[in-house]
Amino acid sequence: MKGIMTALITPFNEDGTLNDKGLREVVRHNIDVMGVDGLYIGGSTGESFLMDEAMRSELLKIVKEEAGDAVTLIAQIGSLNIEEAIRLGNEAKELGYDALSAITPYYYKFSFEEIKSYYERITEETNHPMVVYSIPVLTGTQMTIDDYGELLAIPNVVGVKYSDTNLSRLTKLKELYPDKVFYGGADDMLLQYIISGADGAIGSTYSLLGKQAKALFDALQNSELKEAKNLQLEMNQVIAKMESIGVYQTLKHVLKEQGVDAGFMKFPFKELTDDEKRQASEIVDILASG
Ligand code: HMN
Repeated sequence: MKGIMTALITPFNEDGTLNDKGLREVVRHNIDVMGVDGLYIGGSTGESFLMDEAMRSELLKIVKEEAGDAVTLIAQIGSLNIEEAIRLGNEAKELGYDALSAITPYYYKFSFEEIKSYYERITEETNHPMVVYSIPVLTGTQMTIDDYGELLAIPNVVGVKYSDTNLSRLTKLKELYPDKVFYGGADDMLLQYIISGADGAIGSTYSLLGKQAKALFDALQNSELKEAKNLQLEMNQVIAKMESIGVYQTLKHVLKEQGVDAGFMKFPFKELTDDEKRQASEIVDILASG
């Protein structure tokens, strides 16, 4: 469960249906070319909040079929509809996913008690390892150290995908809960997350920067701080470019230029304009020269 995991994009056909062939290519690219330690399926990057349940279920099936047992697989099954989350969680468990993950319930201003009961119900009814997905910048849900502690005390909650940028809180959490697993979630801060106690990271850009991220992770395990910092600076040039154009769209564009059928975005996401495509293509050159 440790190391570098790619938050997988989902390739769609132009009509919004799943691109089965493209999805398999993206899985293979991450395992065979990037060499990442795991895949996180159906998260923000995977556009799963734009999919219906049948499509999310199909996504989980195809990825498992293609990846087999080669790497750790985590299924993001969170949904505002608790029954859907439980059904998807049970499917992922039966398919052989190593763990589930669920975004904190969003949109409504849920109380912490409500958030906690959501994880209690999913874990009770699926009885499978659960990684809490905390991403305050998108959900607005900010949790305290005590809140995280209460969630980590729920049976089967094994860790947190910490897409939070408060690093002193992360350091404290790892000190308090050394047996739980913490993943960093902002790829331009991989170095800082690991130094602050994270066991690994889950990020979208590792479909392109997986090798650099793995090298950075390894450098830190060997206390090679200077090497790790240089790698982070190198990665951040690409990440900043992606963020200015649109991370998911750029990922798909660059992968396609590299020969991986990354497909289209799901409505209402827009495709890149010709000018944005030109800018995104510069990343192909940067990666090829590195
Ligand atoms: C997911 O759920 O798909 C990922 O876990 C999300 C991941 O943390 C990414 N965050 C978002 O897309 C909001 C990052 O990898 C992010 O794309 C990257 O740091 C570039 O901004």
